[in-house]
Amino acid sequence: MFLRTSSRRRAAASVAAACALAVTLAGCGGTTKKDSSSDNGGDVKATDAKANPDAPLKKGLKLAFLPKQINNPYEKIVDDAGIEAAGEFGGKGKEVGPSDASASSQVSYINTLIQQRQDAILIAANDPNAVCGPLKQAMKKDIKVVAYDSDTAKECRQLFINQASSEEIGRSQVQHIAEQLDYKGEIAILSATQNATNQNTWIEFMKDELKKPKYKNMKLVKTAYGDDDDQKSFQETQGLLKAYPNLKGIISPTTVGIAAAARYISDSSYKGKVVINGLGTPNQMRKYVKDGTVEQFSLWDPKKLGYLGSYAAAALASGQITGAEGEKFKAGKLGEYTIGKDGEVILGPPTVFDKDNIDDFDF
Ligand code: RAM
Repeated sequence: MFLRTSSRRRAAASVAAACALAVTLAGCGGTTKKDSSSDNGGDVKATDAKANPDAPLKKGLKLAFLPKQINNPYEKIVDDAGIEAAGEFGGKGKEVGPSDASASSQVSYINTLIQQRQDAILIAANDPNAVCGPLKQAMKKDIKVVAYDSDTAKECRQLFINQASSEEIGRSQVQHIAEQLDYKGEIAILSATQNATNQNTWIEFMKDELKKPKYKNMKLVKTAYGDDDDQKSFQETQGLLKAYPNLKGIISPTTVGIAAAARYISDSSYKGKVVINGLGTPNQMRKYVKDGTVEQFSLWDPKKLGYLGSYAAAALASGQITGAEGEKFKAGKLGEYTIGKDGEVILGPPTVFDKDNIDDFDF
């Protein structure tokens, strides 16, 4: 259920997509399982250690945030909030990361963080498998690993801090645009990178949602990839609109993609004719809502995601939790959270933003 504020509210690619859904639903096998018996020291299970719920948070914990890429405004909000939260419990946070969101771009950073003996690595994974071996190495050296925003395979981290239920995010993207289009017409998806675990998981749920009879007059014609790069996303939007003259809507489940698509449409003859919906930040989308290019979009509070991730990493590094289902921990001012199946912790429902509430938000 979505909240409104106040009272309401490709070969590798297809493997990656299937794997991404598996990460969320049942964990991902393939490369990562093989990795575990080869060069990475084997699996580290949450149950290897015993949780002590009364253990105080350790002082001086070193937490490293490794976003998909450093120049993504959304990831920056998440990480800054996580770093600030670390200050609350006497820890020290930092953000390091690549300037592009390609599959293997994070590997060298993980290796460096291991050498630096960080207490925890928090990662928004660009690929479910590419980062797995190094993350297992980290866990073997007792560095806690928390995925946030975009998961890796479940055996490659202790926790996944999910912004909201992946199924809810995916299905609702279709539900929202369908209502706007009166359940008719061609739509396209403008995604992030081809390997992004989070987007691929959401897209699988979008496709599943579209199979329902009520969407029989809607057709997903193409999924394009803007790589979470502003310029590429802008060009892909232009390409979609040229290639599909009957396109009625674009779902962009990425803050980079939706902002670039809105910018293109706002200054084109498609404005008011092609619906754009998806996931964006209010500050990036405000002008497009105000000028009528975009009616609505969704997101969760990225600051809370970073904050929760920070406290979860600290609870792990302090021995309060091990990542096992059912364990509980306190996330500062956000209160208590319980670890779900496969080490997943869900922040909470997203918010739908439109002209009525967008000015209530500043991020
Ligand atoms: C982009 C990134 C991020 C995703 C948001 C919605 O910033 O792809 O991983 O969660 O969009």
